Amino acid sequence: MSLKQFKMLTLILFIFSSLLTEGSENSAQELTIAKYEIMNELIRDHGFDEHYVNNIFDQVEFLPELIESISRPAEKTKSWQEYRGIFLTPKRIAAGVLFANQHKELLDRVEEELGVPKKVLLGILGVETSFGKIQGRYEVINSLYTLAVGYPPRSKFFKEELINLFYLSREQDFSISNIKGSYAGAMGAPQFIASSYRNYAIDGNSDGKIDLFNSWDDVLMSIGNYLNRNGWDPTKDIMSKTNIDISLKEKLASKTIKPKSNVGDLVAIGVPLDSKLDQTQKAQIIYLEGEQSENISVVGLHNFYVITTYNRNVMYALAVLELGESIEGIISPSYEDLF
Ligand SMILES: [Ca+2]
Repeated sequence: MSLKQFKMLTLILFIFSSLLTEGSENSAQELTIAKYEIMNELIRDHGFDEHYVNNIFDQVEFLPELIESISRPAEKTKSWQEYRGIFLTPKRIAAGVLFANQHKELLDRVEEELGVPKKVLLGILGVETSFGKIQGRYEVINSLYTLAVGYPPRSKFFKEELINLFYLSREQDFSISNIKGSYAGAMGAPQFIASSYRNYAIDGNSDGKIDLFNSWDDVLMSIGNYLNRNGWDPTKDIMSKTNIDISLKEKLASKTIKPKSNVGDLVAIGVPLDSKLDQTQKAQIIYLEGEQSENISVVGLHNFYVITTYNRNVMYALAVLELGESIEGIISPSYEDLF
């Protein structure tokens, strides 16, 4: 189909759908229009070959169940204890210990070169895919297409990721229709979306390719690079714990991913925090859904919020840390644990 025909078809479909007074939000016409708009944009604005684009979109599938999945992510529907229970399992911790022992040198290298501690690398890899075991079963092209045309709240985001997937496939010489990932289009052991893959993934074993599906060097260096480039600072802290009364906690606690204060501010209003902490770094008392403990509060610090750039949720960052610390506690037990 030529560009002119695309435009004409889009126009006809638009007029046709406008005439329908009772179309549901995602009527077949609207989906078709959205599909042709994306194809048009790939060809017109990004210079992808028309036949290539046509062939891919001839086979693309709309998967309605993904709309359901994205509307109810675990972060939104689960309490902290339920969320934690998904990731802090003996099985996942054991898989992490095995992984850490097998990849000790590589983990040391990433920590040394990029400044991100091993426990954070292990925590992320464990929470994301249980150390590469659960990488997702959907064809990414279908996931991104479905969410771009069928999920209006984030259609712009997913359309951009779909366009990024086309670039990524060209750059890394992937067959676009064969790439698999999560329902939201996250790929490989570290679950990078297409734009992150293009912007933050790096070639850890210098073989000229960036393979987040098969190369642990590429995977771990890429996780380290992502956090490093998003502000990880080894001179700052990740989190602290504090004892404050319930009324102060209710006043200060938040699940926001943008901390409202710094350590100095919290100390000034009576929150007891370690005096060795850098007073100028960001700090926020974390509100956890359904949390029972009235006394101990988690305080997110600078690097805690860097972890939330990977997945924008405070429960995610906390699960990453708890899993990473559980694994590290077994591979390198502290003096107290030994005696
Ligand atoms: Ca590589």
